[in-house]
Amino acid sequence: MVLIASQITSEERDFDFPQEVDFEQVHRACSAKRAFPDRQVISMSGDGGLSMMMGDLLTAIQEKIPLKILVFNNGALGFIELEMKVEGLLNAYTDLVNPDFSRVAEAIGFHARRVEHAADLDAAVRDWLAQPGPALLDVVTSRMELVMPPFVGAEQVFGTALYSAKAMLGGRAGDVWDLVTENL
Ligand SMILES: Cc1ncc(C[n+]2csc(CCOP(=O)(O)OP(=O)(O)O)c2C)c(N)n1
Ligand SMILES: [Mg+2]
Repeated sequence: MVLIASQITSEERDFDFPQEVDFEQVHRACSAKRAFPDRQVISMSGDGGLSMMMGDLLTAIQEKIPLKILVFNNGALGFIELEMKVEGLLNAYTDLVNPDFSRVAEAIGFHARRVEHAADLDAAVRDWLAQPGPALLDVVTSRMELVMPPFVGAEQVFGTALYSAKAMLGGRAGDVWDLVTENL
């Protein structure tokens, strides 16, 4: 995110457009680009969100909207997983079986690229933002990286400890280890 922001000039930068988790990122961005054709418009989606609204990719091509789309591809409905964990529940039914989004996007008509290694990210972001037409960047991210809510209460801490205990007892110690090592 910081890397992307650093690629956009301060005159172009404006984060006042609605940022939602309700999966409207691509079609709102299509509208924004139509309203401000001279500005760089970037849509950032999770893999779950993009999958739900994938038809919007067709719209961007059909309407010739030179949008830049970023996918945070963690292979999961990550926020839902987090909500389960803070309630002390073992996460379930949050795995996503994703296609290679860059290949899907390419088939639709986007310039697209997939990034699987952090070392490749910088060049890929520059290339993605420099494209004159619609471009999609599929960035594979760590599933265990926590999204920190603005406020963390004692209940959430207790819930996460309960989740961790259940995961350890249920043979999912690896998940707990990954959670700790990815975030500390
Ligand atoms: C239309 C709609 N359906 C369901 C939800 C509930 N919801 C909030 S976040 C989320 C998971 C999002 O997954 P993803 O887009 O992969 O993002 P991640 O949390 O993994 O970064 C869901 C299903 C919602 N906010 N809006
Ligand atoms: Mg996700």
